[in-house]
Amino acid sequence: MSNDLTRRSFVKWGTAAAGAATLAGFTGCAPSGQENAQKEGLSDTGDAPAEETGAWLTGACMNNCSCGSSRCLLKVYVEDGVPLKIRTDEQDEDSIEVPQRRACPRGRAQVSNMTSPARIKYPMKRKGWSPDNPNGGMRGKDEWERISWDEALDYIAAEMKKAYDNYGPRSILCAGYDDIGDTYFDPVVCLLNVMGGAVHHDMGTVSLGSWPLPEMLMTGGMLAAPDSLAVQDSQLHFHFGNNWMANKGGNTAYQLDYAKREGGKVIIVEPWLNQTAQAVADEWVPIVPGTDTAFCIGMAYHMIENNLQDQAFLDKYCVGFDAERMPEGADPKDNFKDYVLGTYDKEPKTPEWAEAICGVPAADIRRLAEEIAGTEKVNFFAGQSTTKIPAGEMFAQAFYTLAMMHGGLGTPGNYASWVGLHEGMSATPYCMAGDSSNGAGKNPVNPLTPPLLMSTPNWVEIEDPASWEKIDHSECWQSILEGAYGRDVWPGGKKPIDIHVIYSGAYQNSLNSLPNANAGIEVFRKVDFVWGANPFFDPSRQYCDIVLPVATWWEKGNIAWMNNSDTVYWADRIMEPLFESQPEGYIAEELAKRFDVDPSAANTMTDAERTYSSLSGAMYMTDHDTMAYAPLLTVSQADIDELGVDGEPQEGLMTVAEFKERGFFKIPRTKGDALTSVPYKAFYADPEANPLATSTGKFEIYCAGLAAYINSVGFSTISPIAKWQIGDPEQGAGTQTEEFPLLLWTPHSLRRAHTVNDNVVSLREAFPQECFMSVVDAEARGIETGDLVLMTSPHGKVLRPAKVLPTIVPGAVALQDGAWLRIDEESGIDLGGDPNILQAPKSSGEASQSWTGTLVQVEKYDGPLTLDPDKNTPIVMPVGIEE
Ligand SMILES: Nc1nc2c(c(=O)[nH]1)N[C@H]1C(S)=C(S)[C@@H](COP(=O)(O)OP(=O)(O)OC[C@H]3O[C@@H](n4cnc5c(=O)[nH]c(N)nc54)[C@H](O)[C@@H]3O)O[C@H]1N2
Ligand SMILES: Nc1nc2c(c(=O)[nH]1)N[C@H]1C(S)=C(S)[C@@H](COP(=O)(O)OP(=O)(O)OC[C@H]3O[C@@H](n4cnc5c(=O)[nH]c(N)nc54)[C@H](O)[C@@H]3O)O[C@H]1N2
Ligand code: SF4
Ligand SMILES: [Mo]
Repeated sequence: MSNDLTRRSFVKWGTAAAGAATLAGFTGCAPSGQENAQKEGLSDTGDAPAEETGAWLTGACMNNCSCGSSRCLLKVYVEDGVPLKIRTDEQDEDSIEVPQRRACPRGRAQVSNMTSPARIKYPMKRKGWSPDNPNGGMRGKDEWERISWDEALDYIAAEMKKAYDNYGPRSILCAGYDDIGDTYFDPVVCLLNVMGGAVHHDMGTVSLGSWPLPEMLMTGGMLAAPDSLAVQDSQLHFHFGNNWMANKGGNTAYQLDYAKREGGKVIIVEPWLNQTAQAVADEWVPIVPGTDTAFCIGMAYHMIENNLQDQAFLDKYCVGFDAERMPEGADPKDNFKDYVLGTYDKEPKTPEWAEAICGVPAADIRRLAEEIAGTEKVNFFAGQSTTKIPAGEMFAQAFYTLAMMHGGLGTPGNYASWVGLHEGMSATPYCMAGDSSNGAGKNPVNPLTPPLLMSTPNWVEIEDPASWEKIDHSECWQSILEGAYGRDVWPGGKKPIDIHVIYSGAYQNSLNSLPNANAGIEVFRKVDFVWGANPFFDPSRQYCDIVLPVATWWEKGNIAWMNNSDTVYWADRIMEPLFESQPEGYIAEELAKRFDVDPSAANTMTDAERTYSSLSGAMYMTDHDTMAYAPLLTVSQADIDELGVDGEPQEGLMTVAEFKERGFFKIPRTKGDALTSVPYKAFYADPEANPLATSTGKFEIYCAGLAAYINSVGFSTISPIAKWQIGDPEQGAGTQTEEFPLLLWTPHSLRRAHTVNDNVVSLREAFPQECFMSVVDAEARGIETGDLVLMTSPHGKVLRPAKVLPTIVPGAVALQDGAWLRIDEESGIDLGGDPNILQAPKSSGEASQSWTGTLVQVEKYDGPLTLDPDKNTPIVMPVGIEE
């Protein structure tokens, strides 16, 4: 692939937009002087007020800043159809009760993103591809030619028909999201379902970690988190793997900072002194990634030894802590306390035992255990990534067990959650937009009910593994190469798979986002036909035969959607689709015609119906305990007539016009109001009358159901109680080798929402993609900051500059998620810095990719390749296409 072609001649958009966005892009999340200047009418360059002849519209930031929900207000200034400037929420006082929804640097760089030279401008075909000779080996290297929409759609329809006729739906891989609701709807997926379906690589999760099942089965909860106003009741915030400052849009870090100012102490257990620990923590506890389980068990030992646990709470509300309170049918010897003390295995899990695994000094383990036990109200939190480890459930088990030993769950100030605050992902949102999803129907290849969360828990399906047709995310590339997928434990063992066509669309950049990306490239090069649809010429599109330009949310718009569980947004259409791009609905309808399918069966709603549905179905919560909701918007007959849809007028809190004018609705809150959520409150008040939704009705420190489920899936074996174990013989702490002595982990980056925004120069400049390593490991290798280092794993090689830090735990290195891969064809080395070139494809437990713990080596690079700074590295453009 060549990188010589750059943004040289990118139309006037580039020049008009880039300057404004770059300058507006770095104001951070808190109000600043610059923002105030904007309020006073100064332009965002700080110059004298410019005459504004355009309009400020509400723009969508649809980035995935936490599992499908994005959350910040963008106001976009549009003149002559061109977006020029961005502001964020400046309405209302910025109070802790109703904080402003202020966009981050990524959101504020959206003008540069939406108008980026990385946009696919026209339908394109790879020059070396023809229906008779796909020439697949040239994918990712070939030149491109511009073709018409009709030509492109004809080719795609013919190739898809060929695959459906000759090999059936199981020969088509939909490398994109399934029908998962209104944030991401792709009518093309709906069309595939009408045609007989396709295989999706969506068994399990790359995202949630191993949290959902332990939460459900040990506590009966689902995404149970305190709300942002209740969290201030805690005296101690004991957090594992928290980087809210960088990876939770919205106000989570602000709220934690407020809770601290209200007297709470913040302790963050982390492999590095990340942005959040720097900003809010009273103490940073450095830990070897993937070993928090041992750390918790070491603290439990000290608590038990000194009788510091809340025994009354354990006796009344929990099963499985000690031999006296085991659930029916369980061997009393298998209780947690005896495991910790080493009563039967003769290995006491002392703080010294834990130190040897997790690297936290035993004295600190004792001190922290005492601090937890000595504090009445503790808010335990652990980030998703803490369970993205081999046998990931073990940490969730240890985490909940620690919180149960502390006691008080169900009372204000005592919480244990992996979601952090109710304002993020929530099973009980405070408000929501109406459903505007496509009604995509079921994928006939995998007709099982879609689980509540996007991809996990698969336990709905675990009851009938024989019916699984989903390929595990982590192993999907390998499975396709090997022609078999699944687990040996499945009835009948692994299942054959023979993929001929890949649809690389539906809001995924899977070539870049899934582990073992080199195998992904091999898969893309192996099949008969690959077609992509995306707004951007990102890696998953670079390896296609035909690509279609998709209109972004700024070009679709006219929709209300829920972000934070506490805000409903309106998205205006900001601009006309750039160049020849079209919404996905157009692609689905045009292909449907070519398949002799009724286009409305694929694209089930008109744009107007979608708008109406999103508005009329918008709701807000009136009482958390009873889960009562009321309609949000007053929709008049005139609104309905204007849209030209069928509908009934309704009464709500505000009119559609008011909602559009403001751009959003924020749930009004006051401390202690009817929306306050204290998880497990009713159970605490009366455990007999309000049992938990667990098999025993109590908190299950010993959870037989959890172990049974996990062990039936076939990825890892866990125990019904929290135990430290080496979860995989080739990954994670305890498995390092001489060849690969370092543990890789891949925290999410301020520069990107996964792979989105990696094309934005200002963000590349602000947040270079570096190999973060400790002074200890760097010195041992003669590496200094700025040196080029070669990162090697059994799966690939990545070249990056090193960033040597005293604030990172020795023995582990970090490379942040989402950088666009850019392979040097001669050496096979990735110059872009995609950690998935290195990542081991390893599912654990409930089928959750273990992003933390791939074994790597890092060496000073002395080969012929060079790297420009990220900001000067041109993005990959389609060679052969006129700019
Ligand atoms: N800016 C930005 N924000 C995002 C995203 C993004 O791409 N960019 N992605 C969004 C999405 S879809 C998701 S799923 C969430 C993910 O949310 P998380 O899983 O919470 O995100 P990470 O950044 O991987 O990890 C959070 C912190 O946990 C630490 N950590 C990793 N492994 C361990 C461990 O074993 N032990 C301990 N104690 N700490 C550990 C990391 O160093 C990091 O500081 O983020 C969301 N937010
Ligand atoms: N190494 C490593 N890998 C990881 C992770 C990690 O921590 N480490 N995290 C994992 C996690 S938590 C997640 S959730 C996944 C995310 O993996 P992906 O979902 O693949 O990542 P995104 O970059 O969010 O991809 C969104 C895609 O949608 C496209 N898009 C944007 N707007 C539109 C539109 O209007 N229409 C269409 N059709 N497409 C559009 C974007 O251009 C982009 O290609 O990555 C996982 N990968
Ligand atoms: S990138 Fe994420 S956090 Fe930033 S403004 Fe957009 S949605 Fe908000
Ligand atoms: Mo995610």
